[in-house]
Amino acid sequence: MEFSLTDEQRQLQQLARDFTRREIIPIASEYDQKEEMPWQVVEKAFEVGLLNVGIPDHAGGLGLGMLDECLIGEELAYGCMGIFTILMASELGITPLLVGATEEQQKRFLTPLTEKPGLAAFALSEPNNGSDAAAMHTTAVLDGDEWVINGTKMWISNGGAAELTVVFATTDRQGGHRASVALVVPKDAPGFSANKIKHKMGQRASLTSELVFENVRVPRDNQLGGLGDGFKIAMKTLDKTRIPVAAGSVGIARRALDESVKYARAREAFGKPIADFQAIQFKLAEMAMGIETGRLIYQKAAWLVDQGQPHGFESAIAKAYCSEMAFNAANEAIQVHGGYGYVGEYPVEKLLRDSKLNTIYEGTNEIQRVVISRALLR
Ligand code: COS
Repeated sequence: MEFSLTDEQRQLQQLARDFTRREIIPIASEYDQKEEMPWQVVEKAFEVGLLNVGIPDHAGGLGLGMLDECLIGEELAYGCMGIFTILMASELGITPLLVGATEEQQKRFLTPLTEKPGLAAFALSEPNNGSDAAAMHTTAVLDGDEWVINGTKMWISNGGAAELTVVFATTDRQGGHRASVALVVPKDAPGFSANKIKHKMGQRASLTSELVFENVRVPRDNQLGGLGDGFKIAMKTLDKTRIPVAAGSVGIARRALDESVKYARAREAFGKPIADFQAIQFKLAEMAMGIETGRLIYQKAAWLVDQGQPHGFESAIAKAYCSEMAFNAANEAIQVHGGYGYVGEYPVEKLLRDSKLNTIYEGTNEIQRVVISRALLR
């Protein structure tokens, strides 16, 4: 058993940490308030090699592993979970191609993302259909050598800004998951449009959209895997990408702890720093316990992915555990800050708003418990 990172991983972690300190922390609050995506961060992430890191070597990418991706994710989320989501939703968007595309498709679709800054997106959820992912309403009809897509997707991170979107659709509404298909849709496809979703509670620097498909035509060779493989490609993707959500949650909790330690040392009550009171000390200890256990489970899940071993069970545990742990840590950080924690002057109220989404997206934590309990009872 080996708990230490390699030299390369430590360098990558330091790169992401420096990037977060320099490019993310100073602007996080501003873009949260403006509800705008800071595109310059995407460009700078591309320049330093922190964007779309999962693209394989043969498509011109860095070919980094899941643990590498998670180390980056923990650092980014320390600065801003919304900005984490921009970059990591792009990794989510490219993962169906890692799972289900041919080498030729990977080169065709992913190489452009290694040549200039660009994002990918993953479109599974629909306005009336989220947890029951197989019951999708968006249709794909074959017309000669083209797929024609009609329908609406909902809650899509990077939606409309992404160069490519992997869209899951059904060829037969009665056919369940066996009628699903995964299709790559380019940003400029005629009939494809996006509407930005505003007034989100948190993660407001990330762009979340409704996507509308009106007779959108894509060539048949934009199809990933075989007919009927769409749902399984989506599930295999999420089994992997829920792990970075766990890593990001640990980043949020780490920030909650650091801010709480700083504040507790500076703030005085009853003639001494509040850090001297056990009521505060125990909150800090509790946060540290969550961070350490959360990191162990996300790193184990990531390691399993990198070893090519089954990882769905651990990924679901990591996602559910870490996101709830982060929410609790952010909540307690506000409590440590008292009234000051409740206003935007300190970053802790944003941590709470941002962390809530981690318990919902990439499969609600209730769905994670479905995945975990099904594995137990199988
Ligand atoms: N990996 C590979 N295959 C999988 C799989 C996985 N993780 N999970 C299910 N499958 C396969 C099953 O083996 C089954 O295949 P066969 O019919 O060939 O035996 C098929 O897919 C259907 O599986 P199942 O019957 O378990 O599907 P359900 O409709 O019951 O759905 C859940 C399972 C609820 C787990 C799934 O719909 C889900 O994950 N929902 C949440 C979606 C989500 O995360 N959305 C967020 C979008 S991104 S923000």
